[in-house]
This record gives sequence, C-alpha cells and structure tokens, in this order.
Amino acid sequence: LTVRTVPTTPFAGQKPGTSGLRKRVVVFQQEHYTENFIQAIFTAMPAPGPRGATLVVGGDGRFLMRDVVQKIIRIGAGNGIARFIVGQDGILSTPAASALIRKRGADAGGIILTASHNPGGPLNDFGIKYNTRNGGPAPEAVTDAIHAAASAIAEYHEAELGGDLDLGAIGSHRVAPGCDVEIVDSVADYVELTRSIFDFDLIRRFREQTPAFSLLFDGLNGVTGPYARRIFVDELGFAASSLTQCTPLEDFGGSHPDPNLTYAAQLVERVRAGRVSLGAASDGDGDRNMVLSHDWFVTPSDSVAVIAHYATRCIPYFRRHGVSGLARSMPTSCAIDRVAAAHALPVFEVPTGWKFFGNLMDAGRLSICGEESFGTGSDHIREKDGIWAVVAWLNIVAWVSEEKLKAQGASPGEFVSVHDIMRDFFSIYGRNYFTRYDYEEVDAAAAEQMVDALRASGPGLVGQTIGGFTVASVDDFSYTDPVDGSVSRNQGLRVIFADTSRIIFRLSGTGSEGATIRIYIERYDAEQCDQDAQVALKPLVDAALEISRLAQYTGRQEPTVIT
Ligand code: VG1
Ligand code: CO
Repeated sequence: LTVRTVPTTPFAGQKPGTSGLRKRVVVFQQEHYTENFIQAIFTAMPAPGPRGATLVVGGDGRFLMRDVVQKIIRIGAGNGIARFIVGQDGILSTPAASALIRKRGADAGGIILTASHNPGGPLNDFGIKYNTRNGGPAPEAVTDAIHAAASAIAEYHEAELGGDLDLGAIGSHRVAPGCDVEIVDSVADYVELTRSIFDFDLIRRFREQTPAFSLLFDGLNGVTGPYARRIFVDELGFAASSLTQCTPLEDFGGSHPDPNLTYAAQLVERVRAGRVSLGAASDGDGDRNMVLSHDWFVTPSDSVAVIAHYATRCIPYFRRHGVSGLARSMPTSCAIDRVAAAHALPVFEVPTGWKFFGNLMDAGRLSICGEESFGTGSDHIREKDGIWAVVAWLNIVAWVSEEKLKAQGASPGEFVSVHDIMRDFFSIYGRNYFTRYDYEEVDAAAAEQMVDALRASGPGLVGQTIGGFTVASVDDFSYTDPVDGSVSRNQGLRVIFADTSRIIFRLSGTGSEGATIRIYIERYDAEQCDQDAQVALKPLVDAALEISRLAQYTGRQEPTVIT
C-alpha cells in the first residue's frame, strides 16, 4: 500500500456543530478543506483508532457526496482502515448508517455525509458527521478532539488506489493490500431491522380490511425514498401512489428537505385536500419525521409521548425488551414526562442534539426519546429515525382500531383516526401546547448580543409578572451526563413560570450562514385541549418577544418558520 503524505495548513472554523460540520458546498470545495477535516476525524478517532479497523461510509445523496466518499476511502486507507462498508452509490440514510455500524460491529464507527434538512446543490450546503462505534453521533469530547486536530493539522495521509472506485458494484473489492471496500445494498439491512421491530402482519391486515384508511408519505426528494418504497409499498402493501417525491435528488429538487408545516407545505395541502388519514414526511437524510392527518398536526413533542404511551402494548420490539426509561431534549415539551410519571418510568432531559441520548441507551437506561425538532427514536439504533416513527404510528393506529373493533364492535372498515388518538391522549394527560419560532440567518453579532443581554437580565425577571405569567426561575441549561459525568453548559436560556409554562431561547448549531435564533414556547392545560396552539400560546409568545427585545436586536418583526 503506497501512502502519500500531503502537506497542508489548517482552516478556521472546522468545528462540528449540533450534528457535524455543515458549510456551503463552495467551502468544502476549497483545496484541502475536505481532506483536512477527514484527516482530523482519523487523527481524533477514539480507541482502537483507524488501524486495521472497519468504517461505515454513506450519505444522503446530496451534491458533492460521491467525490467525498472517494476521498474518505483514500484518506481512510492512508490511515490504516482495513475495511470500508459503503452504501451502494454512497447512499445511506442516517438511521440506516447507524444500524449498519451496530450490526457489522464497525469498530471505527462511520462517516455520514449530510447536512440533513439544509438545502443541497452546488450553491447550498454539504456536511460531514462522525459517528462512533455505538452507531451514535460522536460525543462532545470526540468532536472537540476533531476540532483540535483540524486546528493543528500539518499533513494528511492518502493511499494511492489507482483511480476512483465504482460505488455501484455490490460486493467486496480489494483496493490495496490489506484494504477492502464492501459495497452493500443501502436499504436491505434497514428493512430487516424495521420488520423485526414492528407488527407488519397487523399493519398489513389493517390496510387490507380498512380501504378507507389512506397514507401519503413525502420523501421531499431526500434519501428516504428508496427506504419508504421498500417498507410502505413492498412490505406493507400500500399503493405506490402513497409515495410522493421519493426519488433522491442531488439538490432535493431545489427545495428545503425539512419536514415541517412551512417547508413541507405541498404535503400538508395534499393531505388536507385529499382527506388523507396519515400524512408523513422525512428530511434529507431520513432521521426526521412529521406526522399529520387531514384534520390534525401531531407536534413532535406529542408524537413521542403517544408512542411511549402505547409502546409496550402494541410494538413487538418493546413487548420483548420492555421500556427502561424515556427522554427528551430540554426544549421539547413535557408531554413525555407525564407518560413517564404515569408508567413509573425515569425521564431524562438532555441538551439539544441526538448525541446526548446515546450514553443513556448504551447504559440500558433509555428506550424511547424525542426532540421537538421532528426527531423521534429509540434504542434500536443511536440516531433518530424518520421511517421508524411513521411505522410506529401505523402500528398504533392499526392496533387501537383493532382493539376498538374487538371491544365495541365498531363496523369493520372503520378506524380510529390520528385526531381521535390525540383526543384520547389529551383526555388522559392534558395537553402541553407547544410552538417554536425560528429567526433564520439573522446577523450573528446581533443574535449574540440579544442572548448575552438575556443572560444578564434573566435573574432579575424572577418574581415579575409578564403578560399574566409569573416568572419562577431563569437559568442557562446545563447538563451533567449521569453515565460519564461529563458536563455541557450554556445549552439554552430557560424562563420557567409558576404555572410550569416555559420560554426557551437558544442559538442553532446547525446553520451555515449567520445565526438562527430559536424561541420555544410551552404551556400546559389540563382541561381545554382543543384550541389552536398559536391562539393558546399567543400571550407567551408576546412575553418572549418582550423579554428578549428580539425586534430591537435583529430588526425582525416575524419569524422565518413557525412549527
Ligand atoms: C437542530 C435541532 C436539533 C437536532 C439537530 C440535528 O439543531 O434543533 O434538535 O438534533 O438540528 O438534526 P440546532 O442546533 O440547529 O437547533 V438533523 O435532522 O439536522 O441531523
Ligand atoms: Co436530519
């Protein structure tokens, strides 16, 4: 194996954010920029390190991905990787990559090429994310080490492999002495895993007996399309017309592959107009999900709570393994806390970003968790999983409908709607109204100033009444990992009111341009559960804007996105 050592110099800002390094494509196209960051991953790789190890590589199919896969193979081989497991044509959804790392025991973990829900194409974003051998996003200690290695880099090591590898050819290829690249079907292992988790027979039976039930899944031209086709159409038998935008495109068709009411507006409209029973979407890399029906939008905070409520009753994976604990990211609404309390389960509150759930899962303390940002998942892998959440909903709807049929003799062909499931849930637990306001690409300095001012003025708010709500406490969320004791500070400013309502302010760690301010608003209501969330939360939204003086700092009157 011939290894070339290439001299290089560091680039500023090669610091992984909430979920990997995300920048404009042109940034990655600078000479040595991508090579440097890849080398930094190998330099910082935790034990056993790259030598003789196995690494999974794949991504969401966005522009630049295939070139970068080839670079990873050359630099990985130059750093001693013995086996690469690569999705065909470089394609692996984020959950499929996590599953593959775990199934194949890839001791070097995996490199996932995605900027998730950020737009793709030559003028938009690219991203590189490192996952460790448990299949989860690298913890902060590792991403800090990658940043340190990138900041001090002087050379990278690249094997001479004699040209690019054909990423389409499934099978094992010897590319150099002691180094193999195995190209695998991007979808097969993931489908098998999904089939082992859910009750596919029940869902198929329900579909056959309930022609009135309709499904519409929108892949938003991201990576999930082929996974959705194999699971919803080939396995579960839904019509091919139940899928839309399910061919992965390098630029996601020019759209924003983010499953929310703003960016998936086309789906929302089709679900409403077509009176679709279950509408769903996933993001560019397949780890997010949105669930709705023609007459109800399920907030992600509610979705994970509903799944937790039903898990051990109807999802075979949880029937087998039980549920050891629940968790949410700090800004996610406390609906899941109520389910935990009712089921006498521990519930953990972690900072934003999936990486914080992994330690708890590895320690056997966490089974189901979610984030308000359309992320839902479980310990079947170490990433959030978009398709998993949609199949979970199908499983729940089918089970609840069948139970009702048995118990109350409902007419065959009838089903319990998403809206009914939510009404039922609220009648048990009450409702945690939730909304998030995003102000995207605001001036970074102005955003920092606003947050600094809030940090300074926050403690003085305690005891004050704003818009009818009395402030009980203000803090900057800090998390101590109960497994390894690591501490993550400054994870978001929380204003908590006497009635448990909350306003949270934080800056996004996934943007590639300027800053994004996120404001999260929550209020609990035990009785009135059928209001419009924007109406129910209006007084708190006003309070948030007043407290932060957002308009003065940023010049913005309206958010870019409301979820
Ligand atoms: C956002 C979300 C966070 C999520 C992260 C990665 O981070 O808020 O909950 O884990 O994206 O999701 P931030 O720092 O921009 O708020 V994904 O699908 O982009 O990997
Ligand atoms: Co994503």
